[in-house]
Amino acid sequence: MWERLRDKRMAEKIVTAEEAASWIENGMTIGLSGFTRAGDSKVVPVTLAERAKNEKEPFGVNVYTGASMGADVDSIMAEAGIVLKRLPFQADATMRKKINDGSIMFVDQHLSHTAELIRSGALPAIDYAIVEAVAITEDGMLIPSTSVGNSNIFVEQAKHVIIELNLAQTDALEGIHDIYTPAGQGEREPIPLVAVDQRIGTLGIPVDPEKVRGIVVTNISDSPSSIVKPDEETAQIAAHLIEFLRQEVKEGRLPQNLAPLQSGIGSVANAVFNGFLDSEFTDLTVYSEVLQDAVFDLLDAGKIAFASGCSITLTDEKMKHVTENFANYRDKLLLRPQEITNHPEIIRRLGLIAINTAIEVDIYGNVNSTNVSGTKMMNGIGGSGDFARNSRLGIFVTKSIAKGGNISSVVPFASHVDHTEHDVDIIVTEQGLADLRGLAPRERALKIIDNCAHPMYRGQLRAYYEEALTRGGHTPHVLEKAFSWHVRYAEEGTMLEKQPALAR
Ligand code: 0RQ
Repeated sequence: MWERLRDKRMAEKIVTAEEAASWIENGMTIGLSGFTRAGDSKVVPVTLAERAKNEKEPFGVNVYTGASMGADVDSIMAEAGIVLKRLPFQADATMRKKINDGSIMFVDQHLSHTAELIRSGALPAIDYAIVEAVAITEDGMLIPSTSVGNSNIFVEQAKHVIIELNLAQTDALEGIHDIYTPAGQGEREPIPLVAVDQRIGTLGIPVDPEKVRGIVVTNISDSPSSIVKPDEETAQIAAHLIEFLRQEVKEGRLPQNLAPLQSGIGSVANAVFNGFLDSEFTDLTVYSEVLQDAVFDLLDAGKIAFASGCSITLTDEKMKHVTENFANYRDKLLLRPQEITNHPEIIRRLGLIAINTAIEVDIYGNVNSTNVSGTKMMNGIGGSGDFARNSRLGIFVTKSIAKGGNISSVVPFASHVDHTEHDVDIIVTEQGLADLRGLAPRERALKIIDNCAHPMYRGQLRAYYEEALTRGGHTPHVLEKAFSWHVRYAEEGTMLEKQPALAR
């Protein structure tokens, strides 16, 4: 352990998780490391939830993270009822339920914004940063593990720091981080990042030893990702997208090795990246937030030259492979803070191709990525908004139907809008691809219906659009029917009309 705890000033700070948890008081705000199940603080938050069960008075804290937590941390905290406010992203079924019944206040935030809001003092100040590390260097730098997320800003801004020194995370991770924090509130400098593989920061997070109140030694692996293998439909989505990119190269709008790629989380996003495996594209680069299994498959296949992200989130099998062969990857990988991976300035400068997932899209190209039927939070916007608006190509992928066909993912009017029509260039479903660039709303509608909607819903969508045209307008709608599909699903369990409109 001492080769990991190299700052001798910190040696006497080792405490139990129970002691560390005892310092956290009712109403405090805690900033936890963790981004899409990777590099999360795994022990102190859970011990805090345990402790809260024995509190006589009501006990609650505000919980900030990078993104979603693994090791059931979110569900254990939610179950114990200790979360007052949660931001900026989660992906846990128990927490989702509590958010949707109103007992947890969830702030669904662009992931690049959290650091800015903390730094400016617009959010309640952080009392304790609780962050996982693989090592603490001789000069007091904290080396994060499989994610950076918001850890740098939490450590910088928190009144106190608790470190979870995780011996289960490979120490080979030391050296793959690049920690850069933009200047504060006054005049700002450009962020000097001009290439995907460029280093602009430090190898770890500088921490004032005075602020470190305790170090808890842990030995728990990251929770594996739960993505499912690509299926026929996600493979079709990937094929449509790759064919589109091929045409863009042919037309001279993209170079042979494309542009730096970003992809969101989940099975669809992973499958799309998988599609590159069988493609002719090589020498690809990735400038993303989450690096999922497919990125490592592409690195193994020699298709990706370099991948920059802010977390590594893998299935069990892939995690084993990557850990055992980490030496093969270390000079092709960098992990950065999410403020940098998702920064609009960098996304625009590098000219990213951004691929994110929609829950539903409407006939004009507005995208809902978060609220099912306009009201029930799924996970959160995550980085999709950071990337979609600022990228060279804002691409959204989704299957054309959900719940066995009872839901159409293409609807007359998105029941919640995360990405407006102005941020959406391309929509892809297993049915096909709609390139919306340069199209007016009336041109978009037909393209989306014909290319992306499932055939079982095309007639219904055309009928809606034709009725809307009789009302006129730049973006024609039949307002009293705009959400009728969602209402029908709530009342009848399907968006399909009983008397189906004839598909044309
Ligand atoms: O529900 O599991 O109960 O069957 O949504 O859908 O098709 O398995 O797809 O795993 O890729 O998740 C948008 C949720 C997609 C995710 C979302 C139901 C469907 C299923 C999951 P079941 P799939 P995925 C990265 C950047 C946030 C935005 C983003 C997500 C479940 O990708 O949260 O990309 N993205 N951020 O049945 C009702 C519809 C539905 C629907 C699908 N129209 N109505 N339910 N589902 N479409 C994140 C970060 O930055 C951290």
